[in-house]
Amino acid sequence: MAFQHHHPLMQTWAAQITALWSEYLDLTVYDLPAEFGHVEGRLEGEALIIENVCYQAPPFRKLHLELAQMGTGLGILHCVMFPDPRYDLPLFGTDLVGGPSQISAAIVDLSPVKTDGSLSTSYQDYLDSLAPLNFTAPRALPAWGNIFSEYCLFVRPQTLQEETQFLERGLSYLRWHCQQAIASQPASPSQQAKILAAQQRYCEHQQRNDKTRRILAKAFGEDWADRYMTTVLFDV
Ligand code: BLA
Repeated sequence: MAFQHHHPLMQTWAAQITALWSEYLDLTVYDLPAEFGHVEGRLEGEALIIENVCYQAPPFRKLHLELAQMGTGLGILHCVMFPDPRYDLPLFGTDLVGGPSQISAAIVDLSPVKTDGSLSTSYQDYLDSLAPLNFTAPRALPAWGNIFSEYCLFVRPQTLQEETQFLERGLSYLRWHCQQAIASQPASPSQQAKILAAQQRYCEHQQRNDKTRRILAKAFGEDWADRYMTTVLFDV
């Protein structure tokens, strides 16, 4: 995956995500439906190219990293790690949206699968131990974003220093999550049903992101966008 027009933060974050996955996890290829691995459409006369990398690795059912690019303009990095729903593990998710010189949205979270919306105490203790961060332009979550944790970082980075802060915090979340995940044991059967329901809720809420849907629909049509959002991005 080499998109030379992508903002450097997207290139770096994508490379770091795949490096950490290889460091901690036993990756095997996850076959996306053939029509969706590499896709090209047209958005306002400009090519929209989507590249997907997808793995499976215990205890994750799907590790998905996507880079999309419109002409030389808007770039998108999208990543979600879906745990096997037998495990009581949060969903790691991150999205970067922006042009070659400015990121407008940088988000990273470890999103809970507990019915009360909380993370397990080991995650909370770790996340509470991280130094508080200051960003000049924090962003507010939309209404569907109530699936995210209180540790969700959502900002418009204004300087190289803020980009680095975002990257380092994202790496801390991801490294901790990989370490916890490989040491985890399956939950009890009664918990497993709740975990699956929480993963479904996460996906349903993400599917309500009109900003994502609009871009995909403009380039590929409404039906395609809907299929892509429900089978590739947020399948349950
Ligand atoms: C926002 N996502 C956006 C925006 C665009 C996309 C254009 C608006 C940027 C802005 O407001 O500055 C587009 N994102 C995409 C596309 C894909 C994508 C086309 O991933 C895929 C092909 N979104 C996620 C994940 C998270 C996420 C995993 O896919 C979080 C973990 C969050 N994206 C997210 C949020 C917003 C966003 C919260 C802001 C939505 C809003 O302000 O309404």
